[in-house]
Amino acid sequence: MKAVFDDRQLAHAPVRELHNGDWVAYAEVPGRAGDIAALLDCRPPGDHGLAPILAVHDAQYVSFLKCAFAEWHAAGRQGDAIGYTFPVVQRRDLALDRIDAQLGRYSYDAGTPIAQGTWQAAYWSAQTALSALHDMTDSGERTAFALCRPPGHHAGPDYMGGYCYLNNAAIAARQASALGLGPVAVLDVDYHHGNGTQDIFWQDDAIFFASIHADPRTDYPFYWGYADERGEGAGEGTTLNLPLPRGTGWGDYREALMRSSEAIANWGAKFLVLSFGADTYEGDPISGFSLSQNDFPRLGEAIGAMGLSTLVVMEGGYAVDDLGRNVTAFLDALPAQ
Ligand code: OKP
Ligand code: ZN
Repeated sequence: MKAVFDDRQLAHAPVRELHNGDWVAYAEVPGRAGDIAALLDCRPPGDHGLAPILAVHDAQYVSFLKCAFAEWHAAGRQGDAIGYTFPVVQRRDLALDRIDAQLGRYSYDAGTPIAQGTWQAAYWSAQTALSALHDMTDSGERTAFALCRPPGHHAGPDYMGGYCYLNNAAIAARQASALGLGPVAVLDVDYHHGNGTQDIFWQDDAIFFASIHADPRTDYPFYWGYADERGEGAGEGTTLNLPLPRGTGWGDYREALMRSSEAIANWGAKFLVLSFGADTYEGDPISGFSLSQNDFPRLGEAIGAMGLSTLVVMEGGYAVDDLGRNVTAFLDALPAQ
């Protein structure tokens, strides 16, 4: 299987994040991607430019991402840029000069700092997804793997959060749709709800979004991912949320997978973007499902059985010692052609 990865994705290395009231070491470390890449035959992405990124993200948000670290340091700050005040009501289009105001405006949590190499890494992470997509159209292959890092599924049209800056899966899905490969569905099997992707396609009837994730009553991102969220307007009924309790193992997980594949098939999808997180693993340090290493090939088989052209986009997975093996166990079970 073709895999795409760019070393510039390793340039992003925040030092710490705010977690349960403490500063802790940042869990989304460069070694995650490095360890997976070491087990695969990866080629670097081409540059598809900003246009497909701006088809998903607000232009002012993108400029903010580019400039935030420099502005933070110009304001005399040390280390990684992070906000502390968030406009939860009456959010409107204000001209915000102060970097702290901008950081709060363009993020929804305090777990997503902007470090020196963040823009570079996020840009190439998005290009990795786009290049893997274009590889598929060029070669006619049925599956490809975009080793994206930083991940993307919590990033919305104009905000970052949950270690995510640019929504790689949404950027690739919209591009696939623009290329005429659709109808396109995004299936998100990361442990955490893909709230950013959901928000991007909330009113979009061109792209179906399904997510299997930990119940937001107990798990991040807390405010989205409930079963009654189904999309709105033209997009009503094109969002499917299947929250599962902590402790879920393969049996119940598989049933949710069957339900989402059925919904995606009934909707008439031809092309699948899979937001793949390996944080459903029993050994994951920040998550609570109990899939074993042997379940990852089962997951691959179930995805392959959907019979769709599939672009796999990497999201989370924090059990660094087992991550490479879990990801390759999954990928090896997908149909090669
Ligand atoms: C990203 B992905 C804040 C604690 C919450 C955020 C989890 C983000 C998971 N520091 N951590 O979906 O794997
Ligand atoms: Zn996750």
